[in-house]
Amino acid sequence: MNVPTDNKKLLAWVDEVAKMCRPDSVVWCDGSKEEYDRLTKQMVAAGAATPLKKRPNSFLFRSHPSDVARVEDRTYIASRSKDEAGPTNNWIDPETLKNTMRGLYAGCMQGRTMYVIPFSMGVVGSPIAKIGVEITDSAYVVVNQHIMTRVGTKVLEALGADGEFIPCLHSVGAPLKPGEKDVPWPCAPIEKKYIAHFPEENLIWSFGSGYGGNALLGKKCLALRIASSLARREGWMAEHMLILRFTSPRGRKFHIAAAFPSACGKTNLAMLQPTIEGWKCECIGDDIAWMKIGPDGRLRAINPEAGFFGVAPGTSYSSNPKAMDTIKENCIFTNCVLTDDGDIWWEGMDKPCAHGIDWKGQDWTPAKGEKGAHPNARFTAPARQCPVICPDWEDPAGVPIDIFVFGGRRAHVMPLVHEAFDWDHGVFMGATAASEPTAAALDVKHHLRRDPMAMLPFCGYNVADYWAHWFKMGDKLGKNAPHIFYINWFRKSEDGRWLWPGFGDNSRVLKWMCERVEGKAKGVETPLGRMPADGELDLTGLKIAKADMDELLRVDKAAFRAEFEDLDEYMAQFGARVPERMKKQVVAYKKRMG
Ligand code: TSX
Ligand code: MN
Repeated sequence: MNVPTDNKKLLAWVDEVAKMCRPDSVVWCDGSKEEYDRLTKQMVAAGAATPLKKRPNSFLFRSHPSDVARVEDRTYIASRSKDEAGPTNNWIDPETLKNTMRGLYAGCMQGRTMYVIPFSMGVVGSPIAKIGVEITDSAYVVVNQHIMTRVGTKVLEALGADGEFIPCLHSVGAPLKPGEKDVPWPCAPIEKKYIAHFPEENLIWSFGSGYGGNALLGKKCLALRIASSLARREGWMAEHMLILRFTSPRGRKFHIAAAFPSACGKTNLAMLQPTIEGWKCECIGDDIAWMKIGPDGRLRAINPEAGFFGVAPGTSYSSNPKAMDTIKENCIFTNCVLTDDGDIWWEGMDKPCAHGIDWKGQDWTPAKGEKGAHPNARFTAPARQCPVICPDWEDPAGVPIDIFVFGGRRAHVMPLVHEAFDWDHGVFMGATAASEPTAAALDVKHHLRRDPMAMLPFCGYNVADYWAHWFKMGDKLGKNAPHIFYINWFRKSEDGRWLWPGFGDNSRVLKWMCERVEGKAKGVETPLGRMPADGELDLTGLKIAKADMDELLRVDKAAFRAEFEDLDEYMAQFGARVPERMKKQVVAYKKRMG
């Protein structure tokens, strides 16, 4: 076999995995167009993929109906102690979990090809980038990794004979008996699925799922869970944040990193089209930011990914035209409707679809009363195809972050925007970020779903220790620390109307943030934080009633007081690990609301 590396650790690991999983063959991926074309052709021939007539070099996949999303119940942080993982993560003793999983991995690749994918998170050679190697028995994973990461020969060259890499082992968990015909989407039943992280040894083991974050191990597993844990040890930050450049009419560039829980339109904000004259927005990333303090003392951010793995339903020319233009070619679609003219469709697209094949592979019309695309249907698209991608998105040094934004989805109580009084207050704002649960995830006991820094499912260690790391980063950054803001685009009137137009008009809020950074806007202090003073939000050309604007910026202290109990309960789950500085913030906040 032609082995393209002399990295001893990598060769030994590939050998060990092959002996355990017993694939029919081993293929080292080179990341080439030929490789992509060969694998997509194979998958089309096998009935796993459908080429799309309307989109050059693009393919539709349908997953098994049981394998449609990340499986949080089956996701584990296997650190030495349970306390290290914290109350918000599933924990199992690492040796126990490894024994269970070794049993599952034994012979699990029989009848299949084992692919070795050397990949870089971040442009190869960036001081912030990291190398991973994913071993998988899924060709779907290989072609997605081609889009989502930098794959192949360049990475092995950078790795060299004794470079470090993060091993990521993945199997769909569906061996084939001799002569057995494969299914379009092999996977294992839920009780055999494991998404396992061993943060103390930078190791990822995933078994039984072929979908998204369970299988594309560079993304949530490496770039967030393992990286967050690495970042704490090494003094940097791995965050669930979009990155954008917002340029003023005078040409000053502001770099904004923003963390929101799901269903807040993060990808839409990352590709924002400003409605205010002269301001320009460019996308650097839509999901993950890796940040290190640079030689100049400022926080430098890179997008470790090379593509967008975006939720398809709801994406349209009206909600996100730049995403629509990104997905015209060279894309992979998963669990969308296949239209009669050989295109894809999903709920929330600009035009309705009269007839097609639904995500389950069945004949579909809207009259069926079921969704045609799965709500978690996805597009995988190269970031370079985004018409508003920032020319510096692959700058190995990263971009200097001026502003952090947290947020959540709240119909009431939380105003449109407020700014932290200082770094510690900002950490408190991020730590207590919350959304009202959507109908799909109705939580009867809790009115609020807390999602600290949007990292609840992605923090590879105890969330309270993660806050301590944030405080420490603030100390290191000092006067170079980004300003921290909190936004809520989703406030409604008493009669249920959206109060804020959102989308491109969010640029008005970003402009105020930039003017705060520049010192041009003074704001007004409220018990919640600093908010735009009268006339400071640029509402030029916007038809919005004064009463609606007042409501959007109203701070109802009694309504915040009514949430104290929920806040205390939330903090209490972290017990003695809650940093003193966080406790101080809680006390100060309550006093201001008093
Ligand atoms: O993504 C959204 N953003 C951020 C955009 C940069 N969405 C989509 C929902 C999340 C997936 C929004 N939805 C936003 C928003 O700012 N705001 C809203 C709520 C809203 C919806 C529709 C209208 C106004 C606000 N207007 C009309 O329907 C005409
Ligand atoms: Mn995400």
